[in-house]
Amino acid sequence: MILNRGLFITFEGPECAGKTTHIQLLERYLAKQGKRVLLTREPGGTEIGEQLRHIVKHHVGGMADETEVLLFAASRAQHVVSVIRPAIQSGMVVLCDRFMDSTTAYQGHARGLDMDFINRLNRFAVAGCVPDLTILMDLSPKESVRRSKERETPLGLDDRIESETLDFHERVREGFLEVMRSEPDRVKLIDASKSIEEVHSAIVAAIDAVAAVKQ
Ligand code: T5A
Repeated sequence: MILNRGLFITFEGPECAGKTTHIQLLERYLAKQGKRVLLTREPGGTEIGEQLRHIVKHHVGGMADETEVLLFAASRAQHVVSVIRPAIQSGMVVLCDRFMDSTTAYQGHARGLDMDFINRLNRFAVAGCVPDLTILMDLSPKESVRRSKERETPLGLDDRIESETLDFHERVREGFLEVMRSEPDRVKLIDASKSIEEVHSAIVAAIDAVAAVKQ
């Protein structure tokens, strides 16, 4: 693959779909080809974003859905301005673990907040910085739960959103599939239930196809 300009690739999908695993594998694949790669995540990616990440994931004592969606948008706005846009402009390949489609799926489809508002908020926060490619890693909520139980929670803290009901996570999955159906050119579906090797090959093929068009 030859890339002459920056590229913005996001990874989306339910909990434990393997986004982190595959972003790291892809980083190695791209680095071996001499690409300058930035690996980042949402919520997070900046000092402000990491503080907001702790609040949205681990706050105890209730949080209004309206507050939650604004915290994710605030993290994103800072991330775009201070990290993502400058990296793309400098020619880097940016690999971002979750981005605006998570807000559509979780706060829009699963929480049921007004979708027109979510779309406007996403547009405001990304300010034109739309991904060149989104890898949607699809996994059933039952398999997500199985994988989640197999690993330990890193900080030993409860995760507010991960511990939502199975119904909630079914709506999240459907929300992502809806995004994919409405933007098939940008969003590529990957079956995340397959082996790590098979998933990695499918991701590389999707990225090579987009890179060939964008160069
Ligand atoms: N959120 C986020 C919103 O509600 N709105 C928003 O706008 C945004 C941006 C973020 C939370 O915030 C929510 C969504 C989330 O609830 P997070 O910790 O970043 O929290 O959550 P996740 O992105 O879901 O991160 P996870 O670490 O839980 O999942 P990953 O990164 O998808 O999965 P990964 O790679 O860590 O793998 C999980 C486990 O599965 C195994 C791995 O080894 C690991 O143990 N695994 C496989 N096992 C079998 N076969 C495979 N193919 C496997 N691939 C990985």
